[in-house]
Amino acid sequence: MADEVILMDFRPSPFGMRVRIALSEKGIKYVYKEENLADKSHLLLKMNPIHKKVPVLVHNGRPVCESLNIVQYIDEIWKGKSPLLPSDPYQRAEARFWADYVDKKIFDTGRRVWMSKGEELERAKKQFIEVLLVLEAELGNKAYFGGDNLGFVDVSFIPFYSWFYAYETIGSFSIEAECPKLVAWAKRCMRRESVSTSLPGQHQIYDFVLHIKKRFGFD
Ligand code: GS8
Repeated sequence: MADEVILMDFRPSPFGMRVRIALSEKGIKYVYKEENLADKSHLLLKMNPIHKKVPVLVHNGRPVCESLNIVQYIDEIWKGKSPLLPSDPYQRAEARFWADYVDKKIFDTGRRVWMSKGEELERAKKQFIEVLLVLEAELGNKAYFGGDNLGFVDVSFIPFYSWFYAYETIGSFSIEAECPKLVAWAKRCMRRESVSTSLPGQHQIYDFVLHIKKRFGFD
C-alpha cells in the first residue's frame, strides 16, 4: 500500500517550512493542507489536541507533531535518500543540540526585533545578532552545518532566512553586514530546490509581519 502523507501547515510558519524541506529532500509526495490559524480545522484539533499547532504530519492516518520531531521521524522512515542526521551518535547529539539552540533562540529573539521599538528594539537587535554570531561560529568554514551536505541543523535554521528581510527592514539593520558568512550559507541553501520551493518570498513574509503587527496593535 502506498504511503498516505498529509502535511497540515501554514505558509509563513518557519516550523512548517522545515517539514516541507525535509519531505522535498526525501522526494516524498504529500497532500498539503493550509490551516487557517484564526479558525482551526476540526482535523488539526483532532490531530494535535495538545498544542493545537501546525505543522502536523499525518502518516497513514497517524499524526506526528512538533517540527524537529517530525523532521527526525521523516529521516528515520525514509532512510535511503538524503540522510539529514549523522549516523554517529555523538554527531547526532551535536546536531540535535544546535537545532534545539535555533529553536530556543531564533524565533523569540527575532520576534522581539519586529515587535519592539526604541531602546527595547536596540537591545533585541543586539541580542539577535549575538545569537546569529554564535551560529556563524558553529558553521565555521563548512558549506553547511551538516558538513558537505544539507543536514538537520540546516533544515531547522534556514526557514528563518525568509524572515530576514522583515527583521532587517523593521529593525533598520543589515544581517549581511554583521554575519556575512551566515548569509552566504543561506544563499547556498537557497540554491537547492528543496529549500527555494519550501520558503515563501522574503517580501511576502514582510507583508505578513506588518499584517500581524497591525492586527495585534504592535504598529
Ligand atoms: C511550534 C509550532 C508553532 O508555533 C514546532 O512545531 O516546532 N514548537 C512547535 N506553530 C504556530 C504557527 S508558526 O508560528 C501555530 O500553529 N500557532 C497556532 C497557535 O498558537 O494557536
